Amino acid sequence: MQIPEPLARSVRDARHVVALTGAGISAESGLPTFREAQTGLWARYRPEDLATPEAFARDPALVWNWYAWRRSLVRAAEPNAAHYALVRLAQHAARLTLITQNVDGLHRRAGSADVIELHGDVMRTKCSREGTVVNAVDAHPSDDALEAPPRCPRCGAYLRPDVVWFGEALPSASLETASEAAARCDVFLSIGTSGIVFPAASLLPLALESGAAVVVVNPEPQPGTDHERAWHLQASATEALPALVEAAWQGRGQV
Ligand code: BV8
Repeated sequence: MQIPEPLARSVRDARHVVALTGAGISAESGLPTFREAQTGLWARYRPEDLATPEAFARDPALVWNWYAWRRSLVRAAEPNAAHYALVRLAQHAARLTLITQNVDGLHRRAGSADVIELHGDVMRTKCSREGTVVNAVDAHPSDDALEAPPRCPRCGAYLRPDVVWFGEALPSASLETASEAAARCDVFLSIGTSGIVFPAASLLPLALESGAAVVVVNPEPQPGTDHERAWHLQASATEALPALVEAAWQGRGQV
């Protein structure tokens, strides 16, 4: 994929790069995005209708089993060339802040450090009453469907995935760090996200208003990429990100 030289130079010369990733970066690892229809048993549900406290209160087994299915997909998935390109970008850029909306842990498994996981981690489990992390998932090696979620060993309340559901607040420290980075960076990479879910979706406009150059990596047309400081790499993340890192630092050591 051809990367315009002015874009490669902006990334190379940036003092601070922010990368915000969404479900699209993990699509090529085999994990369905939120916009895609879900498969099999889950095809008749909308994620927005299952990823809520109300859905869990109404039918805790259904919600627990949906996440058990998603954990089984995550266990079978591997990071892809786009995740690894961001590991290399962090090695070459003056500074990279990596923020993800994904709950699949693939950035950490690829070797990225200090990942800001705005929406939590589907492999982590917490008490639905106390909020304390209780990794019963490891106590349940299989992701088989259960009649009811496991219960907290301390208080007996149901356990739930340690993810941020719709209607729940994001971890304030993570959101604050992400917002500060978006407001101060020189280049903001938006990778594989539809920009529908807030407050994560407010980070790109914040970066643009703060004077950063914005690079959208998405095979679909994206609103707002006609701005004079916006670039749209209309390709998959596994095609665009390795090409961007290679173009920015080609011939400057291992990329
Ligand atoms: C909150 C974890 C308040 C769970 C998720 C304004 C301000 C604040 C809130 C709101 C607001 N407006 C509306 C809201 C409410 C709501 C919201 O945003 N609703 C949407 C539907 C309109 N927001 C919330 O509820 C948030 N909470 O604000 O609480 C509050 C404050 C104080 C006190 C109490 C409450 C919480 C939002 C977090 C929800 N949790 N995930 C789980 O995963 O089960 S969100 C979940 O959906 C994902 O994490 C992700 O963030 C989102 C899906 O978005 P994407 O990642 O973008 O994925 P998507 O499928 O949409 O797009 C994929 C893209 O990739 C596509 O564009 C596609 O073209 C592209 N693509 C495909 N293949 C590739 C590719 N790109 C590159 N390469 C490829 N190969």
